[in-house]
Amino acid sequence: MPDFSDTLVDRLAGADAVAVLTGAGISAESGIPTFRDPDGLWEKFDPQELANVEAFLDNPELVQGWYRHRRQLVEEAEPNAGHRALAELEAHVSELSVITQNVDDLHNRAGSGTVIELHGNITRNYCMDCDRPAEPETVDAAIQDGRPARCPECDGLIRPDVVWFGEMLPPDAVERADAATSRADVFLSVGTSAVVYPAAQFPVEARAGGAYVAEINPDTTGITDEVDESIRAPAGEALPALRDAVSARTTG
Ligand code: BV8
Ligand code: ZN
Repeated sequence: MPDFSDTLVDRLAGADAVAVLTGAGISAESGIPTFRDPDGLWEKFDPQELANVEAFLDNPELVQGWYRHRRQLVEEAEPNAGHRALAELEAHVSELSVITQNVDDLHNRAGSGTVIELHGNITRNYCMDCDRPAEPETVDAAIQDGRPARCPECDGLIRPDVVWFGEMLPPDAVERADAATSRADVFLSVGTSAVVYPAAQFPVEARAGGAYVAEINPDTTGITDEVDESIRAPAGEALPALRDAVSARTTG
């Protein structure tokens, strides 16, 4: 049974607003490899070497192929107990915002009502030149023919709708994440190593704003020393246990 305090349960049960930052760790139990754990993504490639515009322009077919591979993993994956517990926790708190670094669409598929996608969504593609959305089938057909996927309208290169290293995060997502963070009475940081910025800033800002901040991660992270409580457990165990404890407290 994951170990968390009564304080956390009380604060969650009494919260007007809760914000939750999630990272690749919450999707690990859905079989989607994280970035920096030993069995990381597509073993032979370092995400930071492929998740940037230079790598893409240098070898569009390789990067489009890597994202197609990851999109297929995501399509075959299912939301796990951690994703579902977050969606169910909404019934027991006044407001719950999920601020995710993940691009795997699993919070949406688990039924969370407010999902703020800081780094985009791998199930969406668009043309780099004319911004038109592109169908995944257009990418799949090109990759199978051994050529880079190009826009049927203007012949521009098609890219995944994700934020690459060195790229700005979508301003509206950052604005919504800032607002959710400043409103939060409780902030949970779940399944993230907290090394990527500006996402890793949110739990720190929440604490500075007076929120009670708890981290759920089997390991220590870049912000372990800066949170009120660390729950050393997998998200798929800790979040359902927290949901049950809050539900027992709120339905009395
Ligand atoms: C920007 C989308 C500037 C693509 C991603 C030096 C110092 C500080 C910052 C920088 C620096 N040099 C460069 C920067 C900025 C850079 C950055 O932060 N780099 C880091 C690596 C040092 N940031 C950027 O470039 C950002 N943009 O700053 O723009 C700018 C400003 C103005 C104008 C123009 C530009 C853009 C960052 C977004 C990059 N895109 N993803 C894709 O997915 O392919 S980031 C990528 O890493 C994913 O989104 C991922 O979510 C994210 C963070 O990783 P985590 O989610 O934390 O995953 P990780 O594997 O690291 O950790 C998993 C954790 O889960 C572990 O702790 C593990 O213990 C735990 N876990 C495992 N199992 C479980 C579990 N937890 C719970 N339950 C389990 N079962
Ligand atoms: Zn185009």
